[in-house]
Amino acid sequence: MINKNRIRKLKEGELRKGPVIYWMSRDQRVNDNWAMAYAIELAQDLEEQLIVVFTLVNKFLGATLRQYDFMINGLSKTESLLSHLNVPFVVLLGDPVSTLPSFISEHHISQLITDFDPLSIKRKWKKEVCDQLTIPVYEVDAHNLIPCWFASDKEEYAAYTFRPKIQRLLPEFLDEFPPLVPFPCHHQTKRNNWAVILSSLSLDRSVKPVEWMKPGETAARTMLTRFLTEKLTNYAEHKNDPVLNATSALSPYLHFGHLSAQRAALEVLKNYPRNPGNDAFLEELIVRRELSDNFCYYNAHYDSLEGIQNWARKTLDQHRNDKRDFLYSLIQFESAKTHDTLWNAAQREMTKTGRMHGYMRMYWAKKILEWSASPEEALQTAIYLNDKYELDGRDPNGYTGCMWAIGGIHDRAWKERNIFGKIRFMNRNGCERKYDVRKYIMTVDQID
Ligand code: FO1
Repeated sequence: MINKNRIRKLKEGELRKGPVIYWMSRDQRVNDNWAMAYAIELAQDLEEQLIVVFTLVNKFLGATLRQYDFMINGLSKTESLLSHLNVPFVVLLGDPVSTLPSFISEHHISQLITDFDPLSIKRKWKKEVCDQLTIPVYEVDAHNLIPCWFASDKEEYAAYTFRPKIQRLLPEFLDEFPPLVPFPCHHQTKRNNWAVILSSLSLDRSVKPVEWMKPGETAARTMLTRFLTEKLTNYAEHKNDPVLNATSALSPYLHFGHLSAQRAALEVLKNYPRNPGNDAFLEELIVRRELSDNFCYYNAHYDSLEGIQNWARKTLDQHRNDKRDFLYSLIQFESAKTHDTLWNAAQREMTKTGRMHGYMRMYWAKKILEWSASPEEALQTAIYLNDKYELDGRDPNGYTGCMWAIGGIHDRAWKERNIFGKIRFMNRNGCERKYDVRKYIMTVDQID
């Protein structure tokens, strides 16, 4: 049975006969997906058909061909897995606020289930869709182990205030997923032509798809298993060394929902004895990731400096007119044309591969603060570049990461200094102390 605390009703509605829809958006997978499991349970209890609907829009928060290519190829894998359950997969092109309500009335849909997403664009979509419906609408948090609204009822100050709440609730929510029962076979549903769908979108096609990572939930599980068997043990000591490539690289799978964080946590706890590596991985996977959903859900300004703490705003204001030794425009940052070869390497790693090592992301964003004309411009540059080139852009993790680096959220005040004020400072010496910077730069230069 599904823990009822994972589900909340967004809209009351009259009960009627008709198919059930799972409006898939954030969690684009069939297995290990609480929203999918609930939609199947509900439809089968009502002896109704289930239809999965994905509302596909152009230009989602500045996404380019790189992210759409990965996502759409992932969706085609999801469609195949759904066909084994005799569940049709419908893609609606255009603004969901107009496409979804008309689909619902045309097909006499009786219930709507959707997956949780803290981003404001998704909350706007849901509100405007619900305002046009008269059927019941349910939202299921299929992304977090502890449903976001359940883990905490307010914006958490930092990981240390959030961690105890997560740890206390884990025993209740860290349960196994139920097996999915196929539906009786209806008519053969027509498949979507994904290549045509992708080519029909008007996108920024200058950012090329990535080759090193295959989309979809099957590839995601393979990558998870490989990480757990080969890298988990040394994760704690190697995770901050970008040369060792010791991190999981799972974030695009988590972003598009090809992989369930709960699945990853279950696999670790089931197969690996506790050790510093596991604890460090679970801390990132559960506490840090769910803290970023908490931040984006409870802070309406999660992507602007209005969303930072007063101490941080005060200190950045006090240092607004400090002398900048270096000052770069968005174009100079984007083309990796700064004086710092390490920063340029991190930028090139991201533009070439669609990913940047976690430790380098912090350094990268903090230098943008140091070398931009204002903190506002710095945040805008960091978010713009992150969302344009990172495979996992447009994610609560990304917004939270940029706001941590530039606005000090979830961090404390540090020794005051030029430009940063009391925002935590990072510099190249810090990187030189931690790992072989020269080697990292050479590794990036060798990427074609
Ligand atoms: N979600 C949708 O429901 N429809 C889309 O067309 C869509 C496009 C898209 C493109 C890039 C990207 O990174 C995410 C995209 N998403 C889309 C949202 C994604 O599924 C996630 O829900 C959020 O980005 C993370 O919260």
